[in-house]
Amino acid sequence: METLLLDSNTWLLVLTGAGVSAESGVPTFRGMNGLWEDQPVEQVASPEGFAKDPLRVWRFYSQRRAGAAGVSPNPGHDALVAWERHLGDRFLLATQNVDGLHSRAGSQRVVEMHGNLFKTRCSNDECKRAPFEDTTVYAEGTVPGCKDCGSLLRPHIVWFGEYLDPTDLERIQDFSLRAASSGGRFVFLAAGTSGAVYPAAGMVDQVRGAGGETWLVNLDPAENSRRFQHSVQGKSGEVLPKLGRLV
Ligand code: BJW
Repeated sequence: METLLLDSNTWLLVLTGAGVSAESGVPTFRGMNGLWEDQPVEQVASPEGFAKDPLRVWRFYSQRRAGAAGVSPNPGHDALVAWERHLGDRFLLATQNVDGLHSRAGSQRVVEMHGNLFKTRCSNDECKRAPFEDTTVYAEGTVPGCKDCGSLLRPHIVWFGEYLDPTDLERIQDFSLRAASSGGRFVFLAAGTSGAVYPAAGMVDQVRGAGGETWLVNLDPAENSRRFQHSVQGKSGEVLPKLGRLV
């Protein structure tokens, strides 16, 4: 197997997806065939789905909260923690995962691009209440309400058709600019993601456009596999611990 040299010249941007949490027991979207209770996930992970049936959406996220609370980080998460300790500010982890497992493993420089399963916010954009930590598994038939304005509360998740937080995108952009102009080696590694959902799936092109080197670690071929220069097929919990050569 190829190894990825991580030395004092290297800047590393990592993108993770659901596959990295698979070995912890968190189901992937592809693994569910994009379905929940036989319906497309888009129906419960979209603003339209929430407007139509908020009870159903909260049932979906309460089930996911219950499932994710009982799982633990795996060796793939741990490898990324070790790489970050080695590289310091020359490391950034952008994750599409909302399960919080990277932070629980010890990753510190993390951008949660699609939000966090254990946070809730008001669905009323005019309400001043900030997103808050919320581990509650709401009882069947419950939709929580906002104590400030009375509107419905919603999961703090980026649903299909919603814009990602510009602050998160700027953090990734800013890191990429610094890496590309550092005079060092800019590396992008995506792991456990199907490369089907944008803007995350387009990061490989941006890094290549900036002169970076690109790596993919995935169990199955991703939709954007051909756009990576290096590809390692396998489980991230088995590949990542062996892939990095820390110098
Ligand atoms: C393993 C493994 C192991 C398994 N080891 N590997 C450009 C073109 C076309 C459309 C668009 C575009 N830009 C934006 C869009 C629209 C849309 C989009 O991308 N649609 C596509 C379906 C085409 N994007 C958006 O709406 C985004 N918003 C946006 O861009 O706003 C501006 C805009 C709006 C509208 C139009 C244009 C612009 C928001 C995207 C938010 C995504 N949210 C979700 C659901 C909510 C989160 C939740 O409830 O959890 O986030 S979608 C779902 O997919 C989830 C994931 O984070 C995301 C990515 O999935 P991921 O992580 O790749 O998982 P899987 O399951 O798909 O794949 C797992 C992979 O792991 C597989 O390949 C396995 O082989 C592998 N694997 N075990 C290693 N052990």
